[in-house]
Amino acid sequence: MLYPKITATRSLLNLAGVWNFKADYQEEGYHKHWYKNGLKDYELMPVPASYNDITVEARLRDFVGDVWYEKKTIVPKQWKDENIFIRIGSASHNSKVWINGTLVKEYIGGFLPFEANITDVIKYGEENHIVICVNNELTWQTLPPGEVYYFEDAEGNKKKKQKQQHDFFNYSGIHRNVYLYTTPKSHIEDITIKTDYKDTLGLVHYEVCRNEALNEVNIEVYDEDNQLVGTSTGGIGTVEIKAVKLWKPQNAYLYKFVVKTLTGDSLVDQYELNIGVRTVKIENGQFMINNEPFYFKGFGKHEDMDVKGKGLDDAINIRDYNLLNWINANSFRTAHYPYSEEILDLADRYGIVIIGETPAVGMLGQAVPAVGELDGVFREDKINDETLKEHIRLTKEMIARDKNHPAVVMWSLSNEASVMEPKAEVYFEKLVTETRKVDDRPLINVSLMLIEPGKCKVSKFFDVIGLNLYFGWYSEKGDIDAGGKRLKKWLQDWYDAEKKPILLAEYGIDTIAGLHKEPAIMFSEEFQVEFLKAYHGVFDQLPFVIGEHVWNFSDFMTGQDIVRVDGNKKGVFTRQRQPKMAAHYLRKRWGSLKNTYTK
Ligand code: GCB
Repeated sequence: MLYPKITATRSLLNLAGVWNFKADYQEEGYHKHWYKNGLKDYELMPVPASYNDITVEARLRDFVGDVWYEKKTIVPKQWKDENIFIRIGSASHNSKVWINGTLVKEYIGGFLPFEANITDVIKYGEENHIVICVNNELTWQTLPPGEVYYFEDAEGNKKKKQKQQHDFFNYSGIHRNVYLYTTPKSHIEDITIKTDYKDTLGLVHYEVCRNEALNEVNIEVYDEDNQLVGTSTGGIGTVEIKAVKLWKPQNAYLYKFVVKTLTGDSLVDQYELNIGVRTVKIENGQFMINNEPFYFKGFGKHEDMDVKGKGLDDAINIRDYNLLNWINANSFRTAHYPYSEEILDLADRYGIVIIGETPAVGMLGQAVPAVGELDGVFREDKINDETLKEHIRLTKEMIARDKNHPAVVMWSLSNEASVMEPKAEVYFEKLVTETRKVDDRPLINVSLMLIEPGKCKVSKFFDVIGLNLYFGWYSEKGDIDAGGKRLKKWLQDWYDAEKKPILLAEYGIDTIAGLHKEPAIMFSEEFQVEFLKAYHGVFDQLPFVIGEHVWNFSDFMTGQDIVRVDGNKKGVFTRQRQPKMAAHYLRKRWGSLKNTYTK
């Protein structure tokens, strides 16, 4: 799916700004036809942003159900002969879109874009009425999974609540940009790029998909100085680039890939992509980028910030990349869902390697020891065939969206699923088979520390093992020494059982910025540094560990819980993106480890 862009043949209107908004506390929006009649007694809400932290009302912060957004906009009459689409970058979690009273799109999923062709319902040169209803309820058939339940308060009022298995706040609303955009009637629908190189010759294999194959296709590739370095014709082909400059981690080089469709000499449609030439594969137990072993240094992150929640924000995103550069990180995982396309564009430009994760987080019961077939979650009434269908759909949609980013080197298909259950084996085998049909990047699955070495039923389907380990924190509490010993044995046992490269996908501790203790105790800045040092001492001895992603890049909001003090505090940076002591330590370590660090 192509990102909406202004080109020689396409126009774009960004509807970011202030929208009308109403939370449907009485569940009356549908029968009062708000989608047609409009919102009365509305409040104002920014888009993009989560709505939860914008007001001072707890009932909106914790709201479970439908909220309604409304915007009126004129569409220029010059757009009359074009196709017009509405495109929402993401809204959490389920959406319906009406234009001038007509339902044009229903979409399930909180982290991926959706769009509708609205050419037939739009009015030109006049005001159009756009209504989007966003619902934030999670079930066992959505990703992430969750469960809605009702409880009665002391006055007998029935209240809807959301149970969730994941450790981040269920931020809701329209989180990314809403665009109206045009394409010519005969237009480019999709582009797929795969790159390779032989010696110094870059090879860009491409495929252009069009809604009708009436026109010629011309390809031009430009370097960063805007010099034409390669051309091709036809819908499928290869562009050769002499003396190619590779896209490298922390040393990005991007070419501009221009697709033009033509009738004779006249331009019909045009679209442009930034691309990078690089290869990825696993060889001899190493993760290879451009045929060199790559060592992952970085973080699991979140889309999360004060006030805006999960709303797209260029300032915070660029701040984050500046901090990643400063700390000498080379990569992060989009834990625990696909991040915005804008974040991935920046990764391409900054040379930060990305592991793209699906929203399959927490496919596991609340009572975690409940593994094994009877008490597990892979069963008819929980994670079932319908969930698998959604998992496959969302994985394919994520790949369709992100496949052309040079920064994305691997897909993570789930975080912390209950993978010791026999039924998980069948589930994951199908998921992996379907995923490999659409893309050839390596696949990783990420497991929590309750999944014991040798007992995982699904690792055999994957290329890399991801482990989230907190020995010395959630177990061996406060005893870093004992935690470190357990860690070493655990990693060795996992390797012996699976014989696959291992990425430490999470390790870290909650740290209250400004809390200092000597000798260190849990929650102090000193403890965070000592914990990380102990873990690194172990990783450095184990050749099969191919990388270290600290949990988390920054503090982030969660639901309320006795183990969460105003959110999860495992950040190496605060939620306001300032360094804790550990940031200085990591900066030194990662500055001295090369990307191609071999042990
Ligand atoms: C995990 C989860 C992550 C949590 C983290 C923690 O293993 O993957 O979402 O936030 O642990 O801090 O407990």
